[in-house]
Amino acid sequence: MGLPLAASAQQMSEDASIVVEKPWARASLGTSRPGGAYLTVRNEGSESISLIGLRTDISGMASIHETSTNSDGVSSMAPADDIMIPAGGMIALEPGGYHAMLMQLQSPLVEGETFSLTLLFSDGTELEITVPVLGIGARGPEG
Ligand SMILES: [Cu+2]
Repeated sequence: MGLPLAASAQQMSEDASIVVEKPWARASLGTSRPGGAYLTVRNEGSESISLIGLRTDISGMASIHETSTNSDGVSSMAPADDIMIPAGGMIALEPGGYHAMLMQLQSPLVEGETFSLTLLFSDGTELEITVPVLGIGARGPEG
């Protein structure tokens, strides 16, 4: 089984200073639970930038969350502050860490489909990317 084409493609800002790789989301159980989306962002520019927010039509309330685990091994998540990406650096949104939390889903995330997600950056860049939806048990674009 091949991956949706977009899963392996790079998507970048017009000036190529911001590069998004390996976006994916997990299929959702209907719309009563929030969805999660994951990706990596590379800053190829010469100045640091921050990822400050998200926007997508499929969610009435999309935000960046951070999962953390306390000393008792209990995981919880909360809205993340702006995430700074140094020049030449990268950040990963991945299960167990930062993630795009898609609350108030307007439609279910269906395996094999895609949706568009706009990443908002501190320098005013708005980068719209295409996110493929993988299976409900997926852990990442490589399976
Ligand atoms: Cu979350």
